[in-house]
Amino acid sequence: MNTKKIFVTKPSLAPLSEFLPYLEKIWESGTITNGGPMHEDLEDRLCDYLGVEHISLFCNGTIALVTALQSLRITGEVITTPYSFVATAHSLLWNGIKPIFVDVDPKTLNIDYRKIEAAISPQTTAILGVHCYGNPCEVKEIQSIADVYNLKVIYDAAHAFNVKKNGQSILQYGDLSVLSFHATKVFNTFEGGAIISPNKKTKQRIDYLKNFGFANETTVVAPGINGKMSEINSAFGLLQLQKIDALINRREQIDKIYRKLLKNINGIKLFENEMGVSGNYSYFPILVEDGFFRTRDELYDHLKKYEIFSRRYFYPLISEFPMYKGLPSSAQSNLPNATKASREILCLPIYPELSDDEINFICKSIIST
Ligand code: T4K
Repeated sequence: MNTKKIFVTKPSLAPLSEFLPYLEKIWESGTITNGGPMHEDLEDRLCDYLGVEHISLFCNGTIALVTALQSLRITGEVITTPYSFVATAHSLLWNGIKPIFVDVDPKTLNIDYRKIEAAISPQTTAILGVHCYGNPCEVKEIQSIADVYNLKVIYDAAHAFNVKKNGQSILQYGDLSVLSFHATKVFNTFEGGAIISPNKKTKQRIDYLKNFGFANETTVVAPGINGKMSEINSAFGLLQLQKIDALINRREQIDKIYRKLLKNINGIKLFENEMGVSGNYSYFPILVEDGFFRTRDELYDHLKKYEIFSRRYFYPLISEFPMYKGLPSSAQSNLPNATKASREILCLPIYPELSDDEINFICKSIIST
């Protein structure tokens, strides 16, 4: 019997002794926020690491999403997915935008590009896709639709840190991509987030917006917010970035072990890793289908008895929350694939410190009676 609680994820923390020199530097400099040296350094290093040109750091992914939409002056209706963390759609409401939910592709659980066109109206201004679990959306197909209808494309890339497709960063697609560096993410700064911009001008506007709209000491260009990342968060990011390759490698090993142990279990469906995609193994989702001897919720409760705390990301669907469920696009009949996935999904624990023994224990517990 396992004695230690196993959560769905656990933040990777470099040894405290390695963090202390960063803190000393902050104390010496006296700059603790507002674009200090650590913040600037982290922006540069992340650009290099991720293979992108322009990045703006934020205090969290949600404020980054809200600001990304504001920076592109998105209004009216935006086409998005109901199968995500609630922050995706909340960022639309914060901008006074109406979400239009489109069903997902059951193979990827990302927005089904084939269903986007039917949801476009004269009020549509943008598509907000989510690279769910770090699996890339069909970015080329989505861009082709956006080009025809003159729509902006924003990606909620909260799960997609360092994901590449055919050697190219997935974060370069669309008009903007938004990352989350929350404690539960592959790369974390305790709390944090970022926007990837295609050019300097867009980055500059975003940088104004995250600092109340200040362009200089006396000029405010827009009703911006306080979305800045502090020096402590930036410092932690710098430290984490040195470790990130090893952390992602360990996640890949865990993914492999799960696949070996869970293949051929009746009713447990795994998702294929897509060809040409170098992923980050941020989640390990399984579907608990009819053929399994327990329902998804029974399995979720069963695992809790063994102190294994899996999560039902994403259940309920965003479209089922009270502020969204009255929308015509929230009707279950419009979202059959998302609804089914949301009833069957279970995300198993995955984080670098998870031991091989613990993975074995989780897999044995899944099938134990
Ligand atoms: N878009 C998408 C697609 C997202 O998934 C998210 C966030 C966002 C946008 C918004 O980005 P941020 O504004 O958060 O940067 C978690 C996270 O809070 C959230 O960041 C994340 N997505 C979402 C998928 O999951 P909860 O409520 O499930 O987290 P919580 O606190 O229950 O943590 C899960 C487990 O992790 C815990 O059971 C234990 C472990 N844990 C957690 C924390 C915070 C730790 O061991 N240590 C910790 O400090 O939402």
